[in-house]
Amino acid sequence: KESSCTMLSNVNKESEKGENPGVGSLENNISGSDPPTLAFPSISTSDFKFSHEKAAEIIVEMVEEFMDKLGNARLVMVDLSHGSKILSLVKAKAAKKNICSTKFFTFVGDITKLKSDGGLHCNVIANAANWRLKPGGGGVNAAIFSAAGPSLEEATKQQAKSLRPGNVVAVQLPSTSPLFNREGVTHVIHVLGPNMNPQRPNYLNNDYDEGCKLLRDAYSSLFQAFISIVK
Ligand code: AR6
Repeated sequence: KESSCTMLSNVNKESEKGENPGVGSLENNISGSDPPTLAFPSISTSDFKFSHEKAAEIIVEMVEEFMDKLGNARLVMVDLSHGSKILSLVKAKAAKKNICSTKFFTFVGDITKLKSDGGLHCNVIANAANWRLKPGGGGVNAAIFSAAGPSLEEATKQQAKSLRPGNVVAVQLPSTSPLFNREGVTHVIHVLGPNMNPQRPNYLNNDYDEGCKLLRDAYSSLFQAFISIVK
């Protein structure tokens, strides 16, 4: 029998010709007909120095676990450059496991400009946050807080003051935020991943038993929070 993934692939064939698959035209995006989409960066693998190989394994495993719960929603893993090692690893592992490429795909771009730069409308984006839920600090956290403007910090503060590794907090973006107006992002989900960088809080000292458990918890909580938002 033909799976719904195969049928979706056929519908999307035109848009899959480019390097970034699954992207509808900008016109489609503005009409609001896009499927609910979560864009997420690779949690913990840059500043937090988590093993790329182990993270890729966990990402694909958790994506696979949530496939059946997505309905028409999609998961998109994003990184800044075509040379991204983590993106390549995940792409290869997902292909090997035959994960439906219209429900999960990788995308190269700035997570704060997915619609305006890349023509990909993602109504929810994830942030690789710090435990204080503070702006700055570099990486994707600094980029998201900066692009969203001060209203994200305000709205975040009202939800939570801090985060423990493996946990998430979902924040609805105020309609005054440029990320809402320009990119059509309605929610930011802050995720605190496990930290393998001795210079950062909650350092795990290379304990990958605990680290992998926390990274699984982080993605599981992230995908669950996304599903709760779009349901
Ligand atoms: N768009 C898409 N992906 C990005 C962007 C962007 N604008 N910027 C970075 N990435 P990191 P972590 C990718 O270091 O390892 C912060 O200081 C990047 O290439 O942001 O979880 C926080 O405050 C990488 O693949 O997050 C925390 O203290 C991924 O995003 C700490 O870093 C995550 O890299 C969290 O460290």
